Order: sequence, then C-alpha cells, then structure tokens
Amino acid sequence: MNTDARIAALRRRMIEGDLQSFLVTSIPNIRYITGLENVFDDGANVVCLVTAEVARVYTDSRYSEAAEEAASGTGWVVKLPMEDLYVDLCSELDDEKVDRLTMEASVPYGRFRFVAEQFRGRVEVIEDFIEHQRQVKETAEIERIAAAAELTDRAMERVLSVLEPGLSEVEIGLEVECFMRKNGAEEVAFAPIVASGPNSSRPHAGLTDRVVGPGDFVTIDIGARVGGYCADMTRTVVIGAANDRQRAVYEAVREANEAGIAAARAGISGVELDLAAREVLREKGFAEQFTHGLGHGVGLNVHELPHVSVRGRDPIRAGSVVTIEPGVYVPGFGGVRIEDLIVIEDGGCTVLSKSPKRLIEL
Ligand SMILES: [Mn+2]
Repeated sequence: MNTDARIAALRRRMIEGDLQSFLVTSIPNIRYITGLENVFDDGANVVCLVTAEVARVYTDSRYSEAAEEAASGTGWVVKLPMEDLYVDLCSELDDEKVDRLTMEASVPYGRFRFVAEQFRGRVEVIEDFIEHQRQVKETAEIERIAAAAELTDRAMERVLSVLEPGLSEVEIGLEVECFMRKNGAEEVAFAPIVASGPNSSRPHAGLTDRVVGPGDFVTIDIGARVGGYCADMTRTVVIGAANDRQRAVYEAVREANEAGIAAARAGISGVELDLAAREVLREKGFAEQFTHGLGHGVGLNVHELPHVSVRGRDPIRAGSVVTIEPGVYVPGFGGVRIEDLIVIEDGGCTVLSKSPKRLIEL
C-alpha cells in the first residue's frame, strides 16, 4: 500500500481546503491513511494528527509494540501519552502554536466537546474528507477486493450445494461464516443475510430460526473480508420449482442488474446509474417495489462512497468499486435481490462477482 502517496494527497487537499491541521478519529480512515495493518481493532484507542510538518499516531500501550513495528520506516511517529490521548494532543497543539484543528464529523460528540474546551485554538469539523479520497482504489486495493469477491463466490457455491429444505436461516448463515473463515477470510465483512419465504421482502432481514421449505425465495447476501477489504454479493434462489410470478419478478430484477452493469462507466453519476436499472423495473411495473438505492461503494467498509443512488450527484471516478443491487420486495410474497461487485473503468466496468445469475431452483 502506497501510504506516502496517500498522505501527500491528503496534505494537498488540506491546502486546497485551507485545513491547518487534521485529526483522524475513524478507525477505517486511520487504517487507510497510516497504512498500518493488523494493529488497530475496531474499538482501538487511537487518533492521528496530520499537519504540513507532522504525521503522528497517538495510541496506548495495548497497541504500542505492533504500532511502532509497523510504523518503522514510514513517515508516521507513534506517541504514547501517559494520560488521555486527547489531553496530550491538546497540550501539544498549543505548544506547537497550532491555532486551527479540523476533526472528522464522525468524532464522538464528547471527544469533540473536550477538545473544543481544552484546545486554545479554533476547532472545526469536516464530513467525508478521507472517505472522499478512499473512493478511488489503488491497484493493490482492487486486488484485495477481487480476492474477497472470489472467496465470496466460493462461499455462495458452497452454500447452494448444501442448501435444502429443513435447514434454518441461522444454519445457512453459519455455513457461510465457517466456510469463509476456513478459507482465508479474516472475518465476514458483515453478518450474512439469509432471508427466506416472506422474510425475503425485508432487504436487510436478520437471521431467524425459520426453516426453508418448498416454494420459498431465499435471498443470500454475503461478503468476505480479505486483507482488510470487503466484498458484497447477493443471489436469490427458489426452493423447488418457481411459479410464474416468482419467475417474472426474478427476470425483472436480473434485467435491471444487467442494465446497471451495462451503464456503469467512469463519469456517470450515481443518480444516472441508479436510474438506468430503475427504469427497467419501472417498465415492468415494479417501480414501487424497488425501495432502496441501486448500490454503494465498497472498500475498507462494506458501505462507503460513492453513492449509487439519488444521493450520488458527482461523476463516479475510474477505480471506484461499487455494487449493483436492484431488488423487488413484496410484503407477504417475498423479494428478490441480485447484487454484483464491479470496478468502474473508463468506458465500462469489470464485474468481480462471478456467481451465476440464471434462476436457480433447488
Ligand atoms: Mn450491498
């Protein structure tokens, strides 16, 4: 991972945005900007300060050995405050005559208030500053996402080979999780969704003890995490023979997925890409049943920028990795979602998800 380039880009953007100093508090953003891997867990006590002169990681003794080892030879200096990270940070900022500090808008409010009271200079917040930079992936990042997608495909193949009437959603979800962990994932990128029968009309249904049976749609939305990076893919299958209504819904969603993939290219906005797929469902009478955005960016987080929905007004840039996931949800009947992970490129895209998309009747 080229962290020198990342920090150089961050400093350029800080100058453009007139940021004198920037405090990174979100763990994924800290992982990204420092490039320190396998050091900070999700609940780690860590913040990073970036100015034109310094790049510092403040953490505590639980992480110090790993952090110092990983940071050696990089531009990052690890600091181990004796007391609270924020107490030391504020007094150092004052000593170094920093008079403006920008914090991430996601900082916990109590921390923000503490710094605003302790630090003598002015405190501001900014939204999505590093998230914006994370949108365009480096080659090494795309390789990790592709590896996660490949393992996710294998997990889907595995789960479809064991899926049969009599298994519960929980049992199917555990099969996914075990398979991914045994085959090289650090963890599942998110809790697997296995939504069967009437539960499938709820896009993010939690796993239940419901046992799958003949006639059910089963929506399986899964992703592995490999090298810190997520994958995200959904397939929907039918247990037994599909009826005509199920077939019609499935084919409409599949066409919408394919229309989205066909429209995906650098320069298209999230709104336009969303509309390319939404239009297919509208023509088939399912406009009201497609109740969420077409997709989202994927990287260190399973949901990140860019928006692929009505919120996505900016052109999507080459090197962004996004999902294309139209769905139709009919309460009481069930739902279908088909989701692929793609890399946006000039003039088109590469589809990382390879699992078959024809209607599978098990
Ligand atoms: Mn998704």
